[in-house]
Amino acid sequence: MNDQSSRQSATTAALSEQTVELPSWAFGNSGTRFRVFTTEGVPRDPYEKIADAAQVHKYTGITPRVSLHIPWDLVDDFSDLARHADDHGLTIGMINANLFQDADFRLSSLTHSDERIRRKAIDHHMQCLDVMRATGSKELKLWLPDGTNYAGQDSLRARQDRLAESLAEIYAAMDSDHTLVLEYKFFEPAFYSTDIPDWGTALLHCLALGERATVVLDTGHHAPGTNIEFIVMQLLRQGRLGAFDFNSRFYADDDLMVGSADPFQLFRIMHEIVQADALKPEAGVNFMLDQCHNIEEKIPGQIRSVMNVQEATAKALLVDSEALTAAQQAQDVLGAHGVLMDAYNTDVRPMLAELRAGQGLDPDPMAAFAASGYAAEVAAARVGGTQAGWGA
Ligand code: LRH
Ligand code: MN
Repeated sequence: MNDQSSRQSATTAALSEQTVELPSWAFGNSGTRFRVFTTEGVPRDPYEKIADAAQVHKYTGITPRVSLHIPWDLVDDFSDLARHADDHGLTIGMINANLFQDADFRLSSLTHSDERIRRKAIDHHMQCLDVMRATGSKELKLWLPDGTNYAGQDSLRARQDRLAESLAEIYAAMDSDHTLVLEYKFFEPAFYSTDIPDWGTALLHCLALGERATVVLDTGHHAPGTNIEFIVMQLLRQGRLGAFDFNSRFYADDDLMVGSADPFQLFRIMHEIVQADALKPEAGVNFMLDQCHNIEEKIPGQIRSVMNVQEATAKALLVDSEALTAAQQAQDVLGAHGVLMDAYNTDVRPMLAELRAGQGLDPDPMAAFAASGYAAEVAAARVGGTQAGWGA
């Protein structure tokens, strides 16, 4: 597959199989500790969030799943919500537990020294498993905010032992077709120690739990300067990369649009995915966005983010792998780097526009959504009630 044209057709074929999962919370209000800005037309409940997510799928064609966050997306009847999603051509994806807002979890949750608090945190995951059974979701996503702020505040080792015990109980309660996806983050909300601070700690817990425990890589959860694509490669090598939480950042967990702060990093990440043949759905890696649109419009923000993922993926698929391997084998430093940069510097927008046209979509999703009048429509319709999101 050395010639350009066969690489182009293989690229188009792979891109038409790609899917990206959307976070329900990206459609609600969000902000920083300084302020949460609200905008007209923001959804007031999970039904409206799903309707907005369907707009992203309508114009990009590659976002057929919406991830929910519990309790932010609590409803009376989750199977009815799943039907509502189906009516909009979507399915419910990963179910996110929330251990970072309950007052009882001020001093931690699954690692807490008080067995009653750990019980409450474990029971929250039992509730999430019931939501999965009602919505048909297969992935339980667990980000652990637990940590300490001062040296000596607690035993780092005892916390790990308690964590392993709590995770084992959650894992044992999962159905045989459920997967636990465990998310790490190097700091915040704790500032001295974090109990799952890095991929290594997340992987160790997953290996201890069993085959159906995998790691979530949130691109905003690493120390500055971290070679994230190396972690992608290593988790794939272990067969334990379960999902991405895509976003981008300049400083900390900024949750900005993926590819907006560092498009070259996103390309390098997708290069490792493509080289490991992990783009195809059966490879089991869930490509999800985890972002907050604090100042920009939320639906266009999601559409632009999905397009950034598509562009990085297309460039990665265009890498002349044979020429790259030959140059690497020949220790041709500049030659090898050059092969990668040729792909990265390829303008893939015409190819993606053609792909969309071939799928019966408008070649320019941003313009198509803007012209649809949907934003004005919901701004007029969604009057009254409480807008969803932070500060709600
Ligand atoms: C934690 C996190 C996690 C979600 C939350 C909204 O920073 O990345 O994935 O639960 O953001
Ligand atoms: Mn995340």
